[in-house]
Amino acid sequence: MDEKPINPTGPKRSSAGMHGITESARYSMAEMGPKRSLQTLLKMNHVDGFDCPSCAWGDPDPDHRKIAEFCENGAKAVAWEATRKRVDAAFFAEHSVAALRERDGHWLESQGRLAQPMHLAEGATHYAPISWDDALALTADRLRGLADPNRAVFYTSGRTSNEAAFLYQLLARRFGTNNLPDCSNMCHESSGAALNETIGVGKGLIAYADITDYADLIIVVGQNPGTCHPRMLTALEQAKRRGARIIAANPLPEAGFGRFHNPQNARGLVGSGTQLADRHLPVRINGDLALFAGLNRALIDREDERPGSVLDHEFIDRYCEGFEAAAAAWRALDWSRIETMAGLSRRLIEDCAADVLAVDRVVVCWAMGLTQHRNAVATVREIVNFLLLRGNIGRPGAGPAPIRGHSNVQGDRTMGIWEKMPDTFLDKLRDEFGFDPPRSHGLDSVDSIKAMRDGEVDVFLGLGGNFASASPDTEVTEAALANCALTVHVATKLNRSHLCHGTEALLLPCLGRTERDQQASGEQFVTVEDTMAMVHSSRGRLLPGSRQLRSEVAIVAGLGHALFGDDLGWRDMRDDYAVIRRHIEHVVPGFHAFEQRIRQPGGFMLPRPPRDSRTFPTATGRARFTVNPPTVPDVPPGHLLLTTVRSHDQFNTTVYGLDDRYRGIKGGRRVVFLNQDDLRDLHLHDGDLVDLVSVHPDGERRAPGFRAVRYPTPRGCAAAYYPETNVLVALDSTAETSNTPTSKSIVIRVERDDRA
Ligand SMILES: Nc1nc2c(c(=O)[nH]1)N[C@H]1C(S)=C(S)[C@@H](COP(=O)(O)OP(=O)(O)OC[C@H]3O[C@@H](n4cnc5c(=O)[nH]c(N)nc54)[C@H](O)[C@@H]3O)O[C@H]1N2
Ligand SMILES: Nc1nc2c(c(=O)[nH]1)N[C@H]1C(S)=C(S)[C@@H](COP(=O)(O)OP(=O)(O)OC[C@H]3O[C@@H](n4cnc5c(=O)[nH]c(N)nc54)[C@H](O)[C@@H]3O)O[C@H]1N2
Ligand code: SF4
Ligand SMILES: [Mo]
Repeated sequence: MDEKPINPTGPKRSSAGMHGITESARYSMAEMGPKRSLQTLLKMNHVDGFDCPSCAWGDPDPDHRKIAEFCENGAKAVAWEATRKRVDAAFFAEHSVAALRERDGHWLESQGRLAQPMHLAEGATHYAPISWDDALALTADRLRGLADPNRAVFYTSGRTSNEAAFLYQLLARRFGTNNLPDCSNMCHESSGAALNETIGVGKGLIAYADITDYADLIIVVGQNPGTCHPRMLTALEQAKRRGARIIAANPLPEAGFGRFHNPQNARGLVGSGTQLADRHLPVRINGDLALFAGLNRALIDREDERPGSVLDHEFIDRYCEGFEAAAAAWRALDWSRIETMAGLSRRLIEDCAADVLAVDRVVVCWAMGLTQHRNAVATVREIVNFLLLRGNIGRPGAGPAPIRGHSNVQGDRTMGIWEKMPDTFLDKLRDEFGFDPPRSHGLDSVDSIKAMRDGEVDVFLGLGGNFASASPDTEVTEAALANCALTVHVATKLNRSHLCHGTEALLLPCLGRTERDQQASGEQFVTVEDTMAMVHSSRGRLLPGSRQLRSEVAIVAGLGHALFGDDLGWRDMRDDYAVIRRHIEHVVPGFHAFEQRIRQPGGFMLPRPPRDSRTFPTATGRARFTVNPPTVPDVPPGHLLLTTVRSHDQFNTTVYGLDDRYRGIKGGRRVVFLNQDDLRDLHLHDGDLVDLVSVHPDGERRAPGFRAVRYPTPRGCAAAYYPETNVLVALDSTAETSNTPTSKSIVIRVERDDRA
């Protein structure tokens, strides 16, 4: 794609409105045409329709849904999937793999939907057609030939349904490995790790109504809902209209926190909109641990001044442990260090603490701005501390809310997609299916890359996703994939991962969410779990994009059958997804009477004991206060901290276009947002061409050809888009405990590009 960012106009102060509607319409018409557009969009997020394939934000209860229950970015995702363009045998005959590797990700996906199974033979220059039977037999054959089942990895991206995910983990474990890396390893793993450790459950604790109806104060940290969870703005607007306050902590002044023009009602379209954030805290990149430590310190100070006025002692005494040690650590904090690390004044942090003390019920929402740093797990633990202090867990309008990314990434985990599922789950799996699942932990995403690089893995299977582009250290990851004997991708669209192939490769095209899924017993639906732990059904309506597409369930069940014959009833599960749901009901807690309850409008909510009954399934049965000394990365003089973010025109590695409307960028993605004082110190001007060079103990990495854009970021803080910047993230720069790549705090140098 041509890159020429022209006249950046700076951050917008408002979001959605008429512009959002015209953008949705433009994308839909271009990819789907008028009839298909109407047919699909009006079924989206409705009780008898399909779940939006984009983000994991939840839905209002069925009585409160509007006719158009989707946002601009949901519409883009659907149009992208339901496009009428096709990538078939003729396409692959025309384009060699080498030629396709020269194309960018946007071009590859723009070619349309993968239409038939394709095979790249050893030494071949082009993918060639293969039958489904041969493709599955070939995969089974290569897997069977492995010296050890741990020489295969089974990657999952978070769009996969519960049914397909359950089958996929069953397949991997039946095969004998827990090598089940997923996109979550690069996403909310830090949240899961911290929440599991402190409250005994790795998920958020809120329901939709906690935001709309109950919370008095909603703190949104490290999240850009205007782009990544657009309908969250509708919920925040509802909260505001009944008097809730909102604090946003973000190094960038994101448009979504400004005036929101709700496209679903006339007031939003013609009025002045609703100002969402009451306060914007321009925290430094990775200054959030210091910010929350400072908040907790301020709360303890107020309590020490007037004992009994701040803390919920009854809650702390009855349900928690570790309070004294944490309180002692807060009292010993040095305010000047907090101020430097957070980039915020003590006064401002104390004002926020006063906001907290003025209200009863507090929710903290966060996303990738917190999870992709070295100290990410500690930051989330510190948020839990913050909530525990005032008993903000296990009552309406309160609690931790990691807002999940992919539409079913949370459900995939619930279904067992995790390299370290607990023994309780594995025992149930054994009892249900009569085989002994492996117990030793498997490889996560980063460790899978290392194992492939080091020749310890021969077969990579991907159920969706774009592992090559989503992972850190692009060159290392691409070489690691190429080091495999066989790479197999189940996918809807062509992407970079399919071109960084092993000695041999397969491309298996599958149905998308929007499409009808017909199996032997009739038309099927699947289920998904949103970020509020609501499980509901999803039923596609469009005719499949090609006769040769198979559902993800059918592909995984087919592979199970090719490997093991019908030992676990793979055929029955393929023919009727209710059979899979019956197994899920027996294996996974919270799914009793699954088949009946999934038919209730809106579905059902999974249990989360800390929310439901203030029961904390930790080792001691208590919620844990933890001590988390604030840290920030060491940034040498002349260097900056770079965070990598999403534009308004992309879904992860899927780039829809080159604009980022809310940040005032048009026509280019190779831009780096820089503070004006940093620009001056670097002797650079707005518009200059620069290289970004990351510095890591094992060497430097370079991303060339970025335009410098003057932007109101905090001093020393830069931002640029993912995945263009993934080359800069060193493979072994990961978060403590969660092993999540530190893609939101990369130490860089900015060098003038001599080609300028
Ligand atoms: N349209 C669209 N929707 C999506 C996606 C998409 O790509 N496009 N991706 C989906 C997925 S998988 C996910 S995980 C989510 C991601 O949703 P987000 O996490 O909201 O997305 P990011 O663009 O990664 O942005 C993180 C936000 O954190 C801020 N930030 C960066 N560094 C820091 C920091 O150190 N501290 C703080 N406080 N803030 C920081 C950035 O300025 C940005 O506003 O969205 C999901 N939804
Ligand atoms: N630098 C940096 N790196 C990051 C991040 C970051 O913020 N910064 N974010 C991380 C995060 S949060 C995530 S979640 C990962 C995302 O990592 P992934 O989930 O691996 O990547 P996606 O870009 O979502 O995958 C897109 C591909 O999925 C396939 N696909 C789409 N729909 C379907 C479907 O219904 N079924 C199947 N089988 N395939 C489908 C298409 O072929 C498409 O090309 O990236 C991570 N990487
Ligand atoms: S908020 Fe997320 S789930 Fe809802 S319509 Fe928009 S993209 Fe889809
Ligand atoms: Mo994600």
